[in-house]
Amino acid sequence: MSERTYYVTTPIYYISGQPHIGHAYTTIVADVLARTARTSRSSFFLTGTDEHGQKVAEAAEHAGMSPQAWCDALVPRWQQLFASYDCAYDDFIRTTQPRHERVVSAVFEQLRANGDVYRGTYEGWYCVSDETFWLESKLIDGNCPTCGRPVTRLTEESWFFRLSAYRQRLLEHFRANPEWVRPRSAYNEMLAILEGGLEDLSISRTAFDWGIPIADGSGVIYVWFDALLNYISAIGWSSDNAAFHARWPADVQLVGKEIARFHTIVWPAVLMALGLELPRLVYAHGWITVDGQKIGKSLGNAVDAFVLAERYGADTIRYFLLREAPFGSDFSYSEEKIIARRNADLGNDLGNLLNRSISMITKYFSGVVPLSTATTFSDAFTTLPPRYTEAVLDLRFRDALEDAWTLVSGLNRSIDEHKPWALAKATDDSEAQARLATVMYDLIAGLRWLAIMLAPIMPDRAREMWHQLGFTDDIALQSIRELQWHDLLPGHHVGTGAPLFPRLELTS
Ligand code: ME8
Repeated sequence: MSERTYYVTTPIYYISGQPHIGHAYTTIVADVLARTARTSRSSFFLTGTDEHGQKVAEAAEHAGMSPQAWCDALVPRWQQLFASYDCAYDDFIRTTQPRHERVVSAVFEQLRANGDVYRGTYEGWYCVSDETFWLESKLIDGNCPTCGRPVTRLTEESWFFRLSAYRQRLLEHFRANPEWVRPRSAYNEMLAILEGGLEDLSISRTAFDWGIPIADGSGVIYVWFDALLNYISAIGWSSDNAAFHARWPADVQLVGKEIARFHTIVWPAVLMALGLELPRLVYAHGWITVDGQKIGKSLGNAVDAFVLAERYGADTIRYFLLREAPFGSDFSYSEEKIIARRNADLGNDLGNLLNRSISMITKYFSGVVPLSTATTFSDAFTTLPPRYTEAVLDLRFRDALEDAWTLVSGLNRSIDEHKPWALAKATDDSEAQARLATVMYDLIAGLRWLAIMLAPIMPDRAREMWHQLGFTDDIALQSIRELQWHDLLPGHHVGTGAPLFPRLELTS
């Protein structure tokens, strides 16, 4: 195992409303990365909730609750959602936890002491929904340029973070590391913002008090400055904490593209001010849309993500989300599309392959893997497992799955070409019997590979495949990169088959 821990994060979500499939999406992607990395090294996967700020305070007030009571009531919903999609995070940070508040206060004081934080007056506009300050010149028809909602005028005594002082270093980092922000469209957009110039950022608010208080009573810390620090507070930031340094910098920070600016301009500048390395990669992914509109808490078009998991199964949705579009792009969601993938790729291609293979080996060899002396099937696929892992860890999920499906199709084609049922009838033909043994061996060996390769993406169905194939050890511990066709031993007993992905029809 390599020494450094693979560290992957998601945004921490505002708990101003119910979670939806967009939140599950980013968390599932982080889960897939962490599960994949974990097969060869230690990994740490962080998610959580962003609980301070005006937006959450207003939601609580609307519900007639105190902000803290509101957050405490809602957090379990988020955790249930992630559990229903099988997301095995290592830590769930809440920004109202003392471990986080302590770090935010300490960072604020440190930056104030070294001059990166100074006192001034903020005059401008504010979007509560995005918790973002906007210059007049950036507004579109007087509204928030990101979400289009009306903005409010603010004049507040405030603390500022000297963001502009980091512009040159940020530009250098961008130019020297053109892959540190992906996809390329996000990189280009962020570079253009940097080239256009940076203003210092107001990082305190006085108009309300739902936030981390500043020690001298001059207000509360701006929710984004508070929230971004979760990525280091959760792993115990302090200059002499070895556990912190074993994890930081993060390998991948996943965010939706609408918050790329905070993560690739503000966040790295804060890290520079703290003398910390920048994350290796910030990936600003696209949006899941319905009828061309981003799914969102307040847009009213959110699909109930709990119902989706129940209706189709978590693994079908996980597969759909990664297979439907290249990661990074927007893509539209519909139940018809989910069902199409479920019935074609998962049911017909993979599920039937497993089912046919198990029933044939049961029928022709009493469920025992025969000795095969002549297999050449694997030659075309020897480099598939390492290539697949590399594509997953490089966040090219669709490519990885398409590649895996070449093996699925290859195995299906081998059944069609060799017609094992015909070979089985030729009991006197020793050549036919040898070929039958080889075909059966290849099917089980290939399915074994597929179960292991697909386990990070479809943990439950892959485990079921694994059991049907007769294996009892922990599938999650199998290294994908090191798979060998001949690891399947003749004499191995397969288990009992059952449909992996029963066919589904549209219900509503
Ligand atoms: O922005 N498609 O929280 P948030 C894909 N608290 N992903 C989506 C999505 C969609 N339609 N809708 C939401 C915040 N997401 C801040 C973050 S981090 C220090 C603070 C996902 O509740 C996507 O990852 O608005 C997006 O960036 C995130 O949820 C926004 O969640």
